[in-house]
Amino acid sequence: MPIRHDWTRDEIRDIYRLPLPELIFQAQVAHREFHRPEEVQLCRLLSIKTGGCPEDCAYCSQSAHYKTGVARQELLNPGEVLETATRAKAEGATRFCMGAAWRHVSDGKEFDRVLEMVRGVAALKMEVCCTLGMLTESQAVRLKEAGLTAYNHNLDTSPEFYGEVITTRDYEDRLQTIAHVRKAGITVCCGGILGMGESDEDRIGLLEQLARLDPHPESVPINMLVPSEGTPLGGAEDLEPLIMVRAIATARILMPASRVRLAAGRRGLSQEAVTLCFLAGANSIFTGEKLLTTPNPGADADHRLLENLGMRAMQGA
Ligand code: SAM
Ligand code: DTB
Ligand code: SF4
Repeated sequence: MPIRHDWTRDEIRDIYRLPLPELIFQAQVAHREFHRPEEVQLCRLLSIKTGGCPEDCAYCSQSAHYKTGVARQELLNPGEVLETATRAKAEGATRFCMGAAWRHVSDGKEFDRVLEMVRGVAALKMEVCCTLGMLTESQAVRLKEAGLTAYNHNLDTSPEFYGEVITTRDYEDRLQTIAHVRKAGITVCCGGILGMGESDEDRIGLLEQLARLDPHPESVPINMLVPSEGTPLGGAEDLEPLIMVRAIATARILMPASRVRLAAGRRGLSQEAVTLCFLAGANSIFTGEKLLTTPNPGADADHRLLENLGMRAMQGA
C-alpha cells in the first residue's frame, strides 16, 4: 500500500468505525508491511524542568494556572540527566525524551544547558527527543546540530475541540513549531490525548490533521488522559479502553510507516487492553516508574508483559 497524505475526513471516519475485528485486521496488515509485529520500542521520559508553566492546558499538572501539588523544579544539571539516561539504556530503552514545562524555548544559558544534555544523550547512542514548547527555526537548527533525533510537539485534539482545552496558544502556533522542526531535519513526534471529553468526531479530526502532514510524523504518541487533581480535567470520566484501540488502529492504517506510541495512561489500562493496543499496531511504550509527573508501570512489569506475550524490546544502535 502506498503512503498517503490526502486522507479525507469521510475516509478516516469509515476506517475508525469499522467493525473491530476488521479494523484490527487492516491495522495488522499495515503494521506488518513496515514493522516487526513482535517488537516494541522502549522509551524513557524525564522531566528536566517541572511545573510553573504559563500555558493553561486543561489536562496538565504543570500549568501555573492550576493548583495541582506538583512541586516546581528548575532545570536539571546535565550530569543528573545523563545518569538517568544511562540507567534507562541499561533497562532496555533506546529512546530518551526530555520534557520541559516551558511555553517556548528562550535563548541563553538554559537553552545552552539543554543542548549539552542533547549532546550527552546522543553520545550514549540513544535516540534523543525533546519537548520544550514552541521553537523558532534557528533553535531547531541548533538542536539538530547538537544531535537531536526527534522533537515532540502534540496537536493534542481536533482543531474544533482545541479551544476547549487550551486558550494560551492556538493550533496554528503548534503547526508552526512542527514546520520548524521538519525544516531543520529533525524527525517529528506528534500526536494527541484521548479522554478529555472530546467526541469520536474530534478524535477523527485529530487523526486527519496528523495523517495530512507530509511527511507524516515519524512518531505518533497516543496518550490516554491521566487525570491530575486540581486541573479542569481532574475529574474527567474514564475513557472506554476500546476507543484507544480504535484510535491506534486507525493511526496505524493512516500512517503505516510511523511508530505509533501507546504513551500516557497505561496504568489505567488492563494488560489485555494494552495487548489489544499492540495488536492494533502500537509499537512503542514509555517505560520507567514515572512519565513526567505521573506514575507509570515500572521496567520490570513491562519486561514481564512483553515476555508473556512472546514479544521483545527493540534493540538499539
Ligand atoms: N510543555 C511542552 C508542550 O506542551 O509542548 C512539553 C511537555 S507536555 C507535558 C507534552 C505532552 O504531554 C502534551 O502535549 C500532552 O499531549 C501530553 N500530556 C500532558 N499531560 C498529560 C496528561 N495528564 N495526560 C495525558 N497526556 C498528557
Ligand atoms: C507525549 O505525547 N506523551 C509524553 C511525552 N509526549 C512528553 C508525556 C506524557 C505526560 C503525562 C503526564 C505527566 O506525567 O505529567
Ligand atoms: Fe505547559 Fe506543556 Fe503542560 Fe501545556 S502541556 S501546561 S505547555 S507543560
